[in-house]
Amino acid sequence: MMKEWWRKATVYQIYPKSFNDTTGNGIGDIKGIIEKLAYLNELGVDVIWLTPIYKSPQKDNGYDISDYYSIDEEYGSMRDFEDLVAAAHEHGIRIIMDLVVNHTSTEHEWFKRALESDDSRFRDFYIWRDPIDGHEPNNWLSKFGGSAWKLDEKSGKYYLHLFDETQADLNWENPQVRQEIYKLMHYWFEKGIDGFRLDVINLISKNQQFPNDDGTLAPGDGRKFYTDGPRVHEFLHEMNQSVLSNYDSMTVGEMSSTTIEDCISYSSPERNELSMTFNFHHLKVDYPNGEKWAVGEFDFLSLKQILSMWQMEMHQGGGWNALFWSNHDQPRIVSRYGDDALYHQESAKMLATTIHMMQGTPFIYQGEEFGMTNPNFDRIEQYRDVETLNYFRIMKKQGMSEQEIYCILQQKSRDNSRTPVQWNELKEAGFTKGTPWIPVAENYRDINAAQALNDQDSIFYHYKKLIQLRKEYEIITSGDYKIIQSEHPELFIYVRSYRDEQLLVVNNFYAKDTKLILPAELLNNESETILIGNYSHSLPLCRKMEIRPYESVVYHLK
Ligand code: TEU
Repeated sequence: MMKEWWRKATVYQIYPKSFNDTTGNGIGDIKGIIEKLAYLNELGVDVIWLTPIYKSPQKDNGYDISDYYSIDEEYGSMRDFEDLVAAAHEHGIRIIMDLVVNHTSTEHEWFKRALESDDSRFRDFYIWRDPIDGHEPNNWLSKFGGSAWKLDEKSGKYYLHLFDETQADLNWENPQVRQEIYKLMHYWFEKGIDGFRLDVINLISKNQQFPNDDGTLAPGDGRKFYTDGPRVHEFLHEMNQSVLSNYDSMTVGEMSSTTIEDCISYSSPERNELSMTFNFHHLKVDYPNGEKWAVGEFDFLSLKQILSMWQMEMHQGGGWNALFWSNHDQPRIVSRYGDDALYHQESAKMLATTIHMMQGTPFIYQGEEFGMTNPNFDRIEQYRDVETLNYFRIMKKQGMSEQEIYCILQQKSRDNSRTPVQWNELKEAGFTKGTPWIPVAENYRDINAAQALNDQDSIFYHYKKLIQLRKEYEIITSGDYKIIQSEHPELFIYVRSYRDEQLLVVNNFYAKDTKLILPAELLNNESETILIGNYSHSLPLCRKMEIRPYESVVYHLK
């Protein structure tokens, strides 16, 4: 079961638009990624996940694809892409692409042909419904605000869009749609890629009754009728048999509002669906009453409980977790569950250790490896994201003041993680010679990759070491997991066990000293080594310990 290479791998996520621009047009490109492969090699990552670079009108930064077979000119050419795959492989780095097949752009040929006539064979590639009493077919909401249905005036029918109205949901019930998807997947595998990250893949199977939502989660939300839907496992198994099983690939499914039970099924090897899953429950513990567009303290005890539950139950059920704090949809983790001012270094390292000592495959989002922060934009002109701009309007309509709204956006907007990578202290942080498509965060002179590379104690080298430890210690991949002192108000402590070894992982999530009283069974060891810590001198184990602000230590016990 443990033979799959991705169980010991660490993945690095690249959001190409903000990574590295070589042309001076302010938008990152594929050549810019090639230029930084040596940097990624130094970090030691095994896999790059590229967010979408296919042809797209870029309404949702590439998650609205208009042609699955070509590279968007913004990012370069097919030749550039082939060069990237070859150059990455030379460095021993694999490449996975983003597969966005819950929906296409409304500028995709299929959708245009679907609009042309009711009897086009492409009509049934999408989801159409008649109006009910002159209104939308049901009360489902788009994740980006407003109804999930848009009227096509010409035919008088509505099409479904769970995201932006330019992202029309594909009809997976139609076998021709599925065959088209498998075909394009083969095409990219033949180009040499090593797998896919599958965008919102647990939303592809909709309840075909399209019932109204009675509003138990949120008014008209609709999620329960398409999340981990009726045929999703069947579809993914079919995809596996038609495509994935032919290649030595890794796949990670993005699972929106999912369950552990479903994720075990998605990722257990014997089910032949996917390699692993992302879930987001640990990133909602700072949503007051489940509401994203509101600001609140994070609930530390819930955070520990959720992460621990996923560790234990996925392990027991034979599933596999993707481990992550950050991606292009989430605010920067150090600004969120850490401290991006006084304890910037300590808290960024502590957060990294917490995740990287768990079982699963860790993902690092560009810039996280040297502690990039939220930019604190305070003017709407600085924001670019379609979801953010929609909610800005929605919150204004609800009567909130601009000041209140900025306070929310500064913590919640997806643009928080989309600002250009801060390479050095030169103009525009060395990202571009032109004007960046979105402003660079103001702190780039203090926080940048060049500086991190010059300091052996930097966050960068901490990540590098964590990546190496995973390769050296089987216990990180295979050990059992147990949380201890789960009610401790400041510490997240867990123990990994494998054969006669243990790892004791101690993390302080707060900016104050705190006490730890260790149980006797963790104390009488033949050998005790400190694998990694975030203070210049980590203390040896003893019964009563004083743990410093944001301190993090990993003890290897035998
Ligand atoms: O995101 C799916 C998703 O549901 C979210 O993370 C979403 O951004 C959030 O709920 C909004 O509050 C994926 C992509 O990662 C995201 O960038 C795309 O916009 C989205 O799918 C549509 O393709």
